[in-house]
Amino acid sequence: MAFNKVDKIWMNGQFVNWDDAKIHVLSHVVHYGSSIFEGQRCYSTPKGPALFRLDEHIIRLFNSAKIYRMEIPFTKEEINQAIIDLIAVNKLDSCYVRPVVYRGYENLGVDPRNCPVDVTLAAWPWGKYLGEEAMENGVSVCVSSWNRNAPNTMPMMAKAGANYMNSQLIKLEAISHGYVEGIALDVYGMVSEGSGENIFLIQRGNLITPSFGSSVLPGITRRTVITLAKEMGLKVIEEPVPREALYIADEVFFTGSAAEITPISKIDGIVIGNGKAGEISKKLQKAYFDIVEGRAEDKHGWLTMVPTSKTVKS
Ligand code: PPE
Repeated sequence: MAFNKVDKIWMNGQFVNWDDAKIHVLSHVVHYGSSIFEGQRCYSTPKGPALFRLDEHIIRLFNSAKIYRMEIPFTKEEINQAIIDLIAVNKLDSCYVRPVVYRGYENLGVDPRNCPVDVTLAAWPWGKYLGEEAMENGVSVCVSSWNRNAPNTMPMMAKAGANYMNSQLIKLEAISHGYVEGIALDVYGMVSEGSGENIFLIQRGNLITPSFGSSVLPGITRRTVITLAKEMGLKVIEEPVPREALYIADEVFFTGSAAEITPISKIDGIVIGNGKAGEISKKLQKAYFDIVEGRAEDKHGWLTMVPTSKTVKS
């Protein structure tokens, strides 16, 4: 499916037309995968567009940069403001936002120090990640034959473009076998995460998710769901999760900025719980959407409103 194009993309401090947002083919990132990125959503609320957990995403972007010794030539505040301006300038209401920081064009060779660190911010409308039906009916997924990267190979706490070569293997294998998504195990055989989502289990009323030792991305939706679950009085357990715990769980679901809270109906053909969105999954989904869509009070300060009346020079 083609992009839902909008007017402008922000590149290194300037708004450029969508079709002009280009980089040189000899940029470092093209050859060595040297990018880090974020993915976040802006939701339509009765008070206007609202970015969900903007600060958290930008903190993680800077953390990813730190791990890879990349110096981002803008402050967090400048990037936050540029994202707000980007949504306003494109007159977007609800959208997905993709900040990406990459080693640019100067020369080649693995040593990246001579190449500039470039920053691009893009936003466009993006529907339900794993399909419109998925939110209620759940998705049928498999456990991948590909493992998530081993510790001390590629740092999985960094959201680096290169990690998504592993994700692509997981996703392509799953699709070629007729599944919507794949769940990767870590190198020790414990559950890690989906190709683009964290994973949660409900077992006897407890919420369980793999701990950071299992090569998972520190997901912002993951953290959100943990907070919401605690508020509902659920016990939250972060621990290594054996594969078979997935099959016998009462409920299993994915979380992610793109995937939001997507229930899993079947894993490797085994029906999970009632084979649809489970009761607790539905309660968490409702709590999440009530906040992001402005129906419930934003008591954690998770939303950043985008002033729509603001005119931004392009
Ligand atoms: N694990 C992985 C591997 C991952 O890619 C994501 C987000 C998550 C966990 C959840 O993190 P968070 O979004 O902070 O809750 N995946 C992003 C990219 C998806 C894509 O296809 O591109 C996303 O959801 O934006």
